[in-house]
Amino acid sequence: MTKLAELFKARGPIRKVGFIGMGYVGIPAAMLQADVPEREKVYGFDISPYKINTLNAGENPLKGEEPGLDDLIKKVVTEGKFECRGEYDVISEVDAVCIAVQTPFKDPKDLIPDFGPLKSAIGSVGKHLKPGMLVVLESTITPGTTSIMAREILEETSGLKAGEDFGLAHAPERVMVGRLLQNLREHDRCVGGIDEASTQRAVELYSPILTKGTTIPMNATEAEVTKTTENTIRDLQIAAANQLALYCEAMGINFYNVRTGVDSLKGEGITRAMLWPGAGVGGHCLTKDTYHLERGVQMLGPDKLDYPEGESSIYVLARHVNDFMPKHMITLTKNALHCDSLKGKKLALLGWSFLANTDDARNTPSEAYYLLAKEEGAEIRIHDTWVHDYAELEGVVIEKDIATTLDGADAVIVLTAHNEYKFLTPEEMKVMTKNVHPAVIDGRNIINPDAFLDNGWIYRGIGRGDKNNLS
Ligand code: SAJ
Repeated sequence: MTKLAELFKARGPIRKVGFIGMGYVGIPAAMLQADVPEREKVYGFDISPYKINTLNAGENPLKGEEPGLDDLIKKVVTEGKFECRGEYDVISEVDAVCIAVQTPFKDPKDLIPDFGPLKSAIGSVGKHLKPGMLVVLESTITPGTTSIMAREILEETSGLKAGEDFGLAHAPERVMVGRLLQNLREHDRCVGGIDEASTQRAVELYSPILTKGTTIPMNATEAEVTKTTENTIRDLQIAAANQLALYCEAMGINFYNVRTGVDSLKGEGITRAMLWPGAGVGGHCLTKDTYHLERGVQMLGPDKLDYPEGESSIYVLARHVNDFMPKHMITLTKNALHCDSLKGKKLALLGWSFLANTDDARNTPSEAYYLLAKEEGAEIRIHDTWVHDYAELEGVVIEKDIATTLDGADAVIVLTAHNEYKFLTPEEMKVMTKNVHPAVIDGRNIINPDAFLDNGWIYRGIGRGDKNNLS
């Protein structure tokens, strides 16, 4: 038995747990740990006094509906099993500490992650690290971060040795807003230690919160690659649909018929996972995880990678195809309005959030379309009843009334598939535009081409080569 395994054994079962970062990952994870009978105490740590006070009052600081979370917070706080702190000193008392802080981009344009908050959290843990403790990183990180950067910071700040005095692992989160507790309980959990003892201790930490899910042990780098790959592959699948949609438009055929045909392949090992084309790919996951994976292989194996000479990574190419889609929406808009420039054209954008029926506008394709159209001098109105004032982009006002948005529009651009847009009729929309032949550009396949064409609209749609009548 290794020295570390001996230390874990001497400590006995995990009784106290710390969570750094009270966000949409850390809060539900900490509450589930606090609700495990064997746990005596769970400490949450955050820099926000609002979050600390709200959580210690047994309230939920997260916005949006999270089934079961409010009651769970109240329960564990009332039972005295959870407490939120601003200071890290009590970390020296815990058996395991999980770090779930965001790894945003410094500047989305250069796609370099800002590991500042993560490094600072790891350093704070290191200062209070004791022999026999386990440190787990839950944030999405570049492969190699756990076994290189995190290990170095923890060893430097604690004077202890990873893999001998303390355990270190990566257990990436797989939670979706709106179903945080359910995902944490039911999704399988990849658990990757820098060594066997760390992996086993992490399995011991996560197993009790799983209901349908199971732990999948592996090493730390494999866990980091798993997380970044699951989003990279999804982005690739979407890009495959986007590229095929562009092909179908060029060939004058209906992508959705082709998709139905391809999707009809069923049975052992022959099915095809065909996703959907659209006005672009936004959000916090798919837009960055490909670049984490690419940086990982560059960092861990630059001189060992065998790959077709001079060819781009298909994963990065997929990102470029997906990032091209807002540009394609501009092309379809110009084609519909028979113009080379959108200068002076009145455009009504439907949807600002990156995902239908949510308020999340992070890296939204709508912004890419807006900036391209703005650059050409178009007059733009934006509608979205889910997203509130979008302060991050000066001058962007989000309308809440559809008639105001459509008033005088030359073209209506569907960028997000919010349910409310699916019930708009060509007749009522045309009246709102006060335009005899307005154009509609459908980026999310929610417009019925014939209904609008029969009502005197000009129609263009992603993947609808059969209806686009491209000039
Ligand atoms: N999109 C398409 N075509 C598709 C699916 C999505 O264009 O067929 C676009 C969406 O409009 C959106 C973007 O891609 O702009 C991302 O959509 P998403 O459904 O992948 O939603 P995300 O970004 O919230 O992805 C998250 C991820 N979850 C985690 O990282 C824990 C992802 O791994 C999940 O698969 C996804 O949620 C999910 O399935 O809900």
